[in-house]
Amino acid sequence: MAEDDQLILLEWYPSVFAARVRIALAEKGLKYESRPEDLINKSPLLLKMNPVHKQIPVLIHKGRPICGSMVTVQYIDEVWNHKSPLLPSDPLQRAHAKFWADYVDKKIFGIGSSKKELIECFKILEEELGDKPYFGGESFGYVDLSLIPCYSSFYTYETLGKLIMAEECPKIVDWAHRCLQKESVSKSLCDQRKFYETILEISRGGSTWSSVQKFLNKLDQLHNS
Ligand SMILES: N[C@@H](CCC(=O)N[C@@H](CS)C(=O)NCC(=O)O)C(=O)O
Repeated sequence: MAEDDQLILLEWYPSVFAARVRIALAEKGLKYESRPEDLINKSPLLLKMNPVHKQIPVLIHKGRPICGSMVTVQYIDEVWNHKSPLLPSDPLQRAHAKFWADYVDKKIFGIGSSKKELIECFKILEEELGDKPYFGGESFGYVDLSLIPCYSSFYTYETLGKLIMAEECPKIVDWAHRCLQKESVSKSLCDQRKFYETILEISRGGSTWSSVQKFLNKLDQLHNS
């Protein structure tokens, strides 16, 4: 890759949002420099590149930032469109994929819900998946990529939230195992135990980050519902 085409990813390994960008880069076979961030002491580069939200992931391409995980995934798909298309080319199917990725953002990664509500959202996703191997059909795509990072939190859901995904949503678990057969996914996701230990560690330290605090509240809601 030419120097002016250099890619830098400001990220944090356990982040489900950073995992989305890692998967997209891997799907396209792109090399990049990973710069792990300390989210308690954010680097001047992160504050400069994402002054609005001050959050990771940020992809820096040719010195310019792209912020927001799914915005970044779409950017990657548009710029490197020679292989592994993530969004369909048909406008109607594209809109459909964006609708479901937005649903995933709001309902799965959004603010807390009771266990019943979260299971209902996963059930709706199971219905949308139907008998297809992937959300987009025969190949791994945009919606799969938006949702699969939640697999890292299944052990935490079970242990701290008393939500056993294999019992409640077996189709989602089967789909997740299918996605994990892809190296782009398995190498990009945070290990479930590591994710759990990180959450425990942060909660013991008294989380000051809104994103982790939201996740901890979500676990409380799961546990108490
Ligand atoms: N909607 C954003 C969410 C990004 C996000 O929540 N990032 C978290 C890490 S998982 C973060 O940087 N938290 C630090 C903070 O909020 O101060 C996306 O899709 O990229």
